[in-house]
Amino acid sequence: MKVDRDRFLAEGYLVVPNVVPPDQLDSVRASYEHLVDKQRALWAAQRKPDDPPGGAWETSAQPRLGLSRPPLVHELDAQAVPAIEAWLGENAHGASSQLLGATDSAATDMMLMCNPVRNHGPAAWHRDLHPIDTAPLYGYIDDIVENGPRYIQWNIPLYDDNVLWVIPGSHLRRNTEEENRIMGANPRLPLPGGVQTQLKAGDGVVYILPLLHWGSNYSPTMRRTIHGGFSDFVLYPDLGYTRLLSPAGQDAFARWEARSQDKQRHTETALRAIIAKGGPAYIAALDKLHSGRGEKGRMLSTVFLSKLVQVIRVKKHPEVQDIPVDLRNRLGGSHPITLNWGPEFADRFTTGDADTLWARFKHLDSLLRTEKEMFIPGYQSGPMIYHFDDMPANYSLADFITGWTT
Ligand SMILES: O=C(O)CCC(=O)C(=O)O
Ligand SMILES: [Fe+2]
Repeated sequence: MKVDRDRFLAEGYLVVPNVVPPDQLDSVRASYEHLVDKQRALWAAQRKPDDPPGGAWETSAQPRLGLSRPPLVHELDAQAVPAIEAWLGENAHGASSQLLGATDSAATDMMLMCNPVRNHGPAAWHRDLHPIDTAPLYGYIDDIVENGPRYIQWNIPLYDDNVLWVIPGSHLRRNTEEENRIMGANPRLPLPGGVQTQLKAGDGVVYILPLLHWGSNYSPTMRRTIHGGFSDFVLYPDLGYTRLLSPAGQDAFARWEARSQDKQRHTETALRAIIAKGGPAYIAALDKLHSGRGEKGRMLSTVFLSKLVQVIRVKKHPEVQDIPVDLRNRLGGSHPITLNWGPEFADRFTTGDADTLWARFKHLDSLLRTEKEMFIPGYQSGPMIYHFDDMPANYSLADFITGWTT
């Protein structure tokens, strides 16, 4: 199937029919329901003293399964195979590769969003973006305009679903004043220009991350919606379950894991080039990390790396005081689509390397910071001392490199 990439890039989202083909829908539903049962048992066992018996299943507005993460990843069995292989079909994996302009994009976090047991009403409009540990909005936008997105995200409902609203085109611009005014007063109301997606079971909506979107109503109506994305940048905590998959499925995850290892190596090479004051070597490593991207793409990656350097720094110097708590908390996890390979990645470097890297990145970090705490609604970051929207003005990759080679 050919998907309309031009429309996707312009509007920031696209509805794709039959992502789960009709003849597979029953088996995919049954497989996910099996995983819901497993996850519910885990939640019941993990509940806190004040929680109801079902734990998160009963308290969450959007109970969510994470298939690729512990603890559920350790429980995947033969009955989970259709749930995983739903990610591998032509209209999921194949369409994602087309939309990313990639030959073989990889499934990232595989999740399932479920309905809550009682009414929770609307969530808040947001962009799936937390600039505090990633990059300002325009870092993403400039890179997307230059070379397309690095990551795309799907909702693939297994039952008809109209929960998600989107604002077409908002992935390429900052919030309007009107949006800020409305979200500032109450982010749980419809926004002007919002479009409600109307998805039939098995259809999918795929969207580009900075898009403003809204989980408009978390009601007890049956909801089982596959959620997650595709990217060249993935990190798999455990691939033990892949032995259960079809040969083609096993092969896909093996290719994606090999590429993940390559990307981690190129990331390490990029940082080592900076330590060695090798400007051309740094650019060469970035080009291996994301071949075909230009100046904007390199700049975005450099900002991502400034956060990875903080991950390394915190690992080597847990006592550092100059990292805001919100940033520090975020850095504790991994986020491969923005080159955060997790705290273990720091083990590739010495404490001396960490200090040198921080010396090289400190100026860029200061340019990403604001003078005083600020807040813009519609992000996954609270008030912070980093820019939400704007990249450093009049600052190029050459300036970054000159900053540590001279
Ligand atoms: O429920 C949905 O469809 C949207 C979910 C969402 O936007 C989120 O959890 O970030
Ligand atoms: Fe979201």
